[in-house]
This record gives sequence, structure tokens and C-alpha cells, in this order.
Amino acid sequence: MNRFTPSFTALLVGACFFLAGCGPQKTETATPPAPAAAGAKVIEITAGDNMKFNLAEITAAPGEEITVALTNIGTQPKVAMGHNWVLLKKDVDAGAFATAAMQAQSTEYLPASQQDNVLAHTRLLGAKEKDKVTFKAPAEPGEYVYLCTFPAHYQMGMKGVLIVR
Ligand SMILES: [Cu+2]
Repeated sequence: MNRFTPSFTALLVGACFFLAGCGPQKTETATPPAPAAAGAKVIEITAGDNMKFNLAEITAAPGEEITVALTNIGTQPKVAMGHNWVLLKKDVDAGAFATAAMQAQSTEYLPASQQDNVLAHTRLLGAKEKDKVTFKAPAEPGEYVYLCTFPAHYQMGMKGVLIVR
């Protein structure tokens, strides 16, 4: 048994050196994403003709400043396939919100009557357009629904959840 101990130890030491050698190199070569606002964590979200966000779940610490950068990677005209990103307050009925939003074409599907239910939102984007919004995550831990309010997109599954913890 003792016979194997030294070689096992050597293996461990070797692994440690290997990891130690790799660690700093990784840090040096990593390119941090350019912050949109000082200190804000940037979350890149894409929306396409498949009527889905690329991310169905994002996370933030309570009160953390985050920037959601939305890109419409689709190809359809805005009138047929516009996308936005709208974060709702806790416990807002997202289905009812989406239904009310359908009527609000003149305000890019964000009805004035529903503004009190919104924590943050981008504008409505046509193909290849981008927009970003910076905001503080809610102080209260929990799950906050985000959705696209273009007609029928929420019903097609264009939604996700911000988890604050
Ligand atoms: Cu959409």
C-alpha cells in the first residue's frame, strides 16, 4: 500500500501544478465584455423568427444593476415579427398582460394602462435592430417573468424568468 502512496502524491502535486499553471493564464487571456454602464452586468438576449428568446432564465442578485441587451436576429419585417423584452413586476399575470398588450399597436404593444406592471423594457425591434435597458434587479428575491409583447409571441413561448437570489 505504501508503495503507491508516493506516486499518488506525485500525481496530486502534478495536478495542482497543472491547475495552478492554467489558472492565471486563463485569467490573463479572458476578455471581459464591455460594460454598457459602469458596474452593470450585461446579459445578451437574442430574439428570432422562431419566436423564442435564447435565454429562458437569467439571474441577478437583489438590487444588482444589470443591462439587458436585446438583439433581433430575425429577418421578418417589424410589422410581422417585431420583438421586445418586457420585465414584469412580481405576481403580475403575464397572460393577461400579453392579452392587453395586443391592443396597443400605437404604443408598440406596451399599453399605458399596464405601465405600473412593468419593471423594465426595451423598445420594439425590427430585424437586426438592437436595444438595451439598464435597471436594478428587484430587492425582493423571487421569480419575475419577462416576455415579448408582440401579438401572440408570449402565447408561442416567447418568455422567460429573471430569478433574483
Ligand atoms: Cu417577439
